[in-house]
Amino acid sequence: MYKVLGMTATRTFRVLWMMEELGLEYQHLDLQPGSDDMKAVNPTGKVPALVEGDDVVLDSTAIIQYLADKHGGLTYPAGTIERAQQDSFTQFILDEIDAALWSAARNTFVLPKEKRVPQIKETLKWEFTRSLKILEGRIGDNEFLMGDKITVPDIILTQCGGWARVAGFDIPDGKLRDYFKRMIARPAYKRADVLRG
Ligand SMILES: N[C@@H](CCC(=O)N[C@@H](CS)C(=O)NCC(=O)O)C(=O)O
Repeated sequence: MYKVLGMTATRTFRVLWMMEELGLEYQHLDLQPGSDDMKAVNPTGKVPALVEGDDVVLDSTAIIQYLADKHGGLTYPAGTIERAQQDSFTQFILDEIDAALWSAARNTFVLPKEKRVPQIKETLKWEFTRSLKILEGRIGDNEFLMGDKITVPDIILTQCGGWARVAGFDIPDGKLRDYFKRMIARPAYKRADVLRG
């Protein structure tokens, strides 16, 4: 059985949600980043990790794309133009949305206090808002990023939406906010959300 390692209030949630979307069996170990148990599988101590037999896969995007490919859900097949467009959304969200939120977190509580630059947060919020507008234009009236099929980047973007709310990044009223409401109403999201307690 798959083992998912990492606290739910982190990017680990993406993996738990993907497991639920695909209807897979898994065991969840709610490990803290930086804990000895986490360092035993990932020298950086970062979460999440997926353990499958003797193999370990690190990085939430690598894990959920692997699960999607392996189990044939929430992805277009490799080598298709749709997959290229899907991956383009994934990379945009990582570059523009995840990166802004992560930089804010680093400069709020992750980095040692003397290394933090708190003023950067205003710039990150400005960049975040600018990137959301671009995404909003790309989603248009579609149900999901790729049209009528939920795919990997929808999971990443929606987890980032919740993260943004907690981190005090504004999500203006509009199509994207409606999109987030639709996404978090999905039964699989709700089942994974129960694990957050
Ligand atoms: N790109 C990686 C980032 C992993 C990551 O930075 N995880 C955070 C929690 S969401 C963490 O473990 N932080 C602890 C640290 O940086 O020391 C992924 O998507 O899994």
